[in-house]
Amino acid sequence: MRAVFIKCLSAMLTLVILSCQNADRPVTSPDAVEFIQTYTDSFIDLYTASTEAEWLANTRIIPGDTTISSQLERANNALAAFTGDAYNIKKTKELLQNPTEITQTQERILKTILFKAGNNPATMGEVVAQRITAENNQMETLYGFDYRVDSALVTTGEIDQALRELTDPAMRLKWWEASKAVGKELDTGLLRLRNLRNSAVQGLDYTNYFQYQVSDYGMSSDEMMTLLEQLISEVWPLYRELHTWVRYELAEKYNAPEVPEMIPAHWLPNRWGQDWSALVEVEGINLDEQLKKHPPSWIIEQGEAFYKSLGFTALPKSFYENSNLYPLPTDSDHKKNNHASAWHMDLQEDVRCLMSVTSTPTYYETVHHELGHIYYYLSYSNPRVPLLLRKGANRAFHEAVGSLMGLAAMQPPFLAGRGLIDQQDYPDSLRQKILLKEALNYVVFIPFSAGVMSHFEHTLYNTSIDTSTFNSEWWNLKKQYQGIVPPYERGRPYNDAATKTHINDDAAQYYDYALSYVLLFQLHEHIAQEILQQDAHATNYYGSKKTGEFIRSLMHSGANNDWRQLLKEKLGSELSAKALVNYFQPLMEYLKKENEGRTYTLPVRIL
Ligand code: X8Z
Ligand code: ZN
Repeated sequence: MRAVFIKCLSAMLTLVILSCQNADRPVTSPDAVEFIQTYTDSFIDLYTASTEAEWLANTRIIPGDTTISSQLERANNALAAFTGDAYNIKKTKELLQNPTEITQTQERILKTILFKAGNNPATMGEVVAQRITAENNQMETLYGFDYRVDSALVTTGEIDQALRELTDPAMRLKWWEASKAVGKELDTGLLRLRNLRNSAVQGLDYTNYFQYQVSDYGMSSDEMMTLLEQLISEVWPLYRELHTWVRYELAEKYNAPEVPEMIPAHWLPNRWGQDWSALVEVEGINLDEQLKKHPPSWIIEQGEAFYKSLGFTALPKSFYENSNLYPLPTDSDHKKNNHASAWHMDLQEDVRCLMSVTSTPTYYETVHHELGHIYYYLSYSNPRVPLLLRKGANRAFHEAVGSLMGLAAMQPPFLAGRGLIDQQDYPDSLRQKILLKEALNYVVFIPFSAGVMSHFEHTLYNTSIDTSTFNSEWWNLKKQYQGIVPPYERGRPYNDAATKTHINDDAAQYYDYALSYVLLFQLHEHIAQEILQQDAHATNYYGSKKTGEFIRSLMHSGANNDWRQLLKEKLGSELSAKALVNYFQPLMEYLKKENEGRTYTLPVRIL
């Protein structure tokens, strides 16, 4: 930051002359031009060094080894010191005070600079340094953890498979418990992180870390929570039907003596109960079997081929050279972050994925999701988008694109076109099943993301709850929003919330995914109706250049736009769950029939 300061002094001299020449009506403040340029030059080097260090630390986790983690701390502290530098903050605020003298793009860049400063203000230097260390420790504990079943080491992929396939509740419980064991280790780390995250952002007058993250949308915490409640209430009638259907279905499947009022967490085919779609098999669409015939690399090739068919370029060679795509063997001398992510290393062409791809339907969808991030990065890495605006129109947009492609790549006409299933014609009974399977993914996710996750984090960062109540808070929310209960009373020392990766390393941002699911149905409805003229339940995007152009037109300006305006322009509507609700409307009748005579245990209205 000292370098920025010196460079700025000399630049200011030049600019005083320039502004005099333009004194009557400066189109843009030369001061802003120079400041932004100088800031960007230093930022990009520090950002790249930090991302490289993060990459290494996430792909080579050796518990106890400090070489990589010290390097990471140094790089992250240097980036934090620069972004939170007092001069940079003062200068940015000064420039923002005269909005008529800066362009809209400059205003957006300056706001981005200020947002970055918010997490690392120099005035909170010591707290920021402690937070960086605590974040690295938490990451190492989470991803360095040895998961065990009957004392044998297992991978998280194996846990996921067991929860999808096992039918004996006692066995399921064993695997579910194995997946939750890591929570206990993350308990005090999460408390410490909550305090440090809050203290750091308070240095720049944010109320707490939750509010800080939400402010990225130009919204207050209350506005965000109200929007989330609205989404939940819109899907609630359908969710209530799904919940009832699943209780009865699973009680029969597991030979339970009675149908439980709430769903025991270990009955569900997902560690956190966020996606129940594996419960339904659709005859003739056995993607599971199809995918098993191919190596995991084939799924990535399929994903890339889909994007290319829409007119996107091939992935850069460096993507394949530098990405980390497959699970490590259990006897590897190191571990890696086992949650999928996409990386923009230099805000240019160096894009990478960190995944643990296996030949399963879940990963088929995840690959499309991650490639969505990658193609978003590549789309806005063009000279028209300043480096500091190379991000999504908002964070939910970034999540929506790949999830949209994941949905499109699962629709029967698409699968048939790719030779993954035989039939082209589906009787009504099959269509209902397909829709049911989709709802168990996309509808079920809303009460989890907008309800449980966002409320847990809202409470975590807005109150002083501590380790003694983390778990009771988590399970109260699970019951209220999802109608899911733990297999037995689970108070402290368990910390089941912390087993969800985002709680630790993507904090206070999970509503991004809730909003992205809503947005993706809006985008899908538009593509189906306006571009493809196909039934939204049975589309085939493959090869549609127009669809590609539409998606690119959302992405190519990065964050150099107003996301609300962009939405209005592209879809003619605001963010709303209407498209999602419309899509699943035909299922209501089917489920009501299926549930006839059954006891509903969720309230008619959630609020
Ligand atoms: O975390 C992710 C992506 C990485 S950006 C795989 N997702 C959420 C999750 O796994 O909990 C995608 C949808 C929800
Ligand atoms: Zn994502």
